[in-house]
Amino acid sequence: MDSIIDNKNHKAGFVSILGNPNVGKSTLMNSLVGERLSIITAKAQTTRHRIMGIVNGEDFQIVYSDTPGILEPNYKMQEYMMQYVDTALQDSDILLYMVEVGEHKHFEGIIDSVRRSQTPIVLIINKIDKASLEQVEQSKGYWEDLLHPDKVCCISALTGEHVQDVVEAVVSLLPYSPPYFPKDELTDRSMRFFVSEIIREKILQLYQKEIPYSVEIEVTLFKEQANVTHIDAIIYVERESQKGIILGHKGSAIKELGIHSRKAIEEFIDTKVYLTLSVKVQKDWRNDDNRLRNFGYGF
Ligand SMILES: Nc1nc2c(ncn2[C@@H]2O[C@H](COP(=O)(O)OP(=O)(O)O)[C@@H](O)[C@H]2O)c(=O)[nH]1
Ligand SMILES: [Mg+2]
Repeated sequence: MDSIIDNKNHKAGFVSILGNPNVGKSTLMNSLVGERLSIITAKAQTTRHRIMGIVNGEDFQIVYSDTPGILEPNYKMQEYMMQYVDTALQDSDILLYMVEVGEHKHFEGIIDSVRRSQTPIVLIINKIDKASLEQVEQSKGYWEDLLHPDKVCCISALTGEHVQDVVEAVVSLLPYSPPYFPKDELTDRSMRFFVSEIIREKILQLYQKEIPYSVEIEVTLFKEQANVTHIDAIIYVERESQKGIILGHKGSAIKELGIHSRKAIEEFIDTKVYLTLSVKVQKDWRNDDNRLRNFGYGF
């Protein structure tokens, strides 16, 4: 009986973080959830999937979705990436539209959809740590005119300044609903997914030019034993020449990648890790529907 009464006062909903590449969406999501669920780099197109992170309070549950940055798709993988954005536009209870101070770039189509969606909008002006008050005010005015948001938060996702305002804005707009997920759950994604994302993050950091955009990771083994977790992963590339670059001279590059990845995975899962990486060529996988679906794109 108690739980029925409780549920009446319980708020819950799906909250999507949208915006251009590199504005700080993943940094905000991690800060809100308190875990490094979403990988972050200084490069655009770091986030390829929709990743959920769940924040539970006594009488609320917020299911955040981090999404890929909005772009004009050039190949099929990017089309799938933008499908995540479209779905987020359709199925969210609240939209967090994120920009960074001084940035005015936007796609008319997306702004239109956001405005017509009838979903409450929280405008988030990020990176205030590297801007003057005037610049923040100016950005705020510009985006308020464009988006007509229900609430505005000016924050630094990096330093955490005013991030709590986002939580308060979201909770105030959340609909009444029982929780969607068990209250001790943090994400809808598996450990294998996070391991593959960590390896991809290290590739983004260690390799140049088109290499990071040409790889996909498949974790083929994730075996937990008493003191150690055994992980095998395959790095797929599009061309033979890219395989050579991933391996490096006498395997030096992949060795370094292995060391960095292992350390980051050990930190994430809190056990010792044996990591084995290998490289395979999967010709033009970014344009191959079947391959993309196997890699978890689409629905
Ligand atoms: N100065 C500053 N940098 C930030 C802030 N938030 C994110 N960044 C940086 O912006 C870059 C892109 O961040 P990320 O979260 O991956 O952006 P996303 O592409 O929107 O997910 C990274 O180098 C972050 O460290 C912020 O509040 N202030
Ligand atoms: Mg991101």
